[in-house]
Amino acid sequence: MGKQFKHMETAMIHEGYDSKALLGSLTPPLFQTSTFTFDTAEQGAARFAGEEEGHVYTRVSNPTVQILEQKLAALEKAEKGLAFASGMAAISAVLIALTKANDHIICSSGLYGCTYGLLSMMDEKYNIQTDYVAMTDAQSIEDNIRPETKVIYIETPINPTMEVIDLELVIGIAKKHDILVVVDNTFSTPYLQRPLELGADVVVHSATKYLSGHGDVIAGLAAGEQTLIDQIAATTQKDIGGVLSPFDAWLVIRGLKTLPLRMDRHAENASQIAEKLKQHSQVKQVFYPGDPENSGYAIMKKQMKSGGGTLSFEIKGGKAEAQAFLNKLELIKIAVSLGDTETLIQHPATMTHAVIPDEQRQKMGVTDTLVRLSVGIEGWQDLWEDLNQALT
Ligand code: 3LM
Repeated sequence: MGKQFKHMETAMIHEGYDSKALLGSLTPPLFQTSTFTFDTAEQGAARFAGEEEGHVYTRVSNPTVQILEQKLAALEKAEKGLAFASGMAAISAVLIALTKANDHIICSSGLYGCTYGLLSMMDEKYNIQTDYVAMTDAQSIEDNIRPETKVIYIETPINPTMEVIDLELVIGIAKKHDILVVVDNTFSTPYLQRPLELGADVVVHSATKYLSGHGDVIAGLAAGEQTLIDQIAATTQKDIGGVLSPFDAWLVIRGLKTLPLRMDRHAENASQIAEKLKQHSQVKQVFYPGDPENSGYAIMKKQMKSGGGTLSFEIKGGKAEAQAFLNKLELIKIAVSLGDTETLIQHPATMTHAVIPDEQRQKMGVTDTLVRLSVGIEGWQDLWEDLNQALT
């Protein structure tokens, strides 16, 4: 763990980097190199044997990538962080490292489409079955625990239904049964929510989203206690090899500096838009954890700093009406991904969650009239004007 700056806003900028150590360069240098030279053959041998500290090859470690990993560890209050080529590279490396054939996973009742795809593949290939459970009370979780249950995997808020899961409740039960808890903290970021502080074992991120924040990089991160993260680094990360490039790490480091400012603005804008949408006659229901009328509001208050910058809503009509609404937007862009400065809208049933079989998708609440809005940091009144004209 790093210096432990008192305030997260300071850690986002200063953690993991000392300009004095690198020629006074204010911005962390970009070590855009694939390999590192050794002074002697013996030194190379010592590095490979783990007897001497130092870099060997960028798939194993890189100074720019390490700055990002140290920042993440400090922000998530983890012993160690690891960077990956994408959120899916992080999630697959973590889940494959922590399970073996015939194990069992309990997952939140909803999740990102490709993570569902990964879990289905693990079932097909290695008979690692997953049960999707609405973790609303202790019994619902206890009832699904088997002797071979190895991991509880949670997204909160859930993509794209924005349901909030009580981390304290789930982690309490998992600990009783010696089950590891992995939390996808993409929607919240450590600025809003820190699952490791509540006892989770590993946190994963798509750093493509809020952490980098500018829609210009694909990246993933994981963090947790040293032994678990070392195990992941030495196995699935190194040997499957989905590591982050130094330049993309550099972009995430830059993005992180403004995360608190951006996130506060995302959340403020999302609150304003949620309020307006709730009053619109063409809107059936709005799902935003920061809405005091939302069923997850009390849990959000308990474990998050704010409701974040993403919301979803169902519009009246069917799939055709939902698509027509998207087509009428002028300022707001139709695109998957989230957490960018620009406001993005998408139709989960046919986009991010299209890979989930119809029946399962409906059960997860991803209906044909649900749209997801990643509220950017523009002036919210302009966003509302666009939404209102397209709805009306
Ligand atoms: C999306 N999500 O638009 P990458 N975990 C969560 C995510 O939302 C995502 C990942 C992991 C979206 C991407 S869909 C084609 C575009 C909660 C990604 C995976 O591998 O960095 O994309 O992260 O919802």
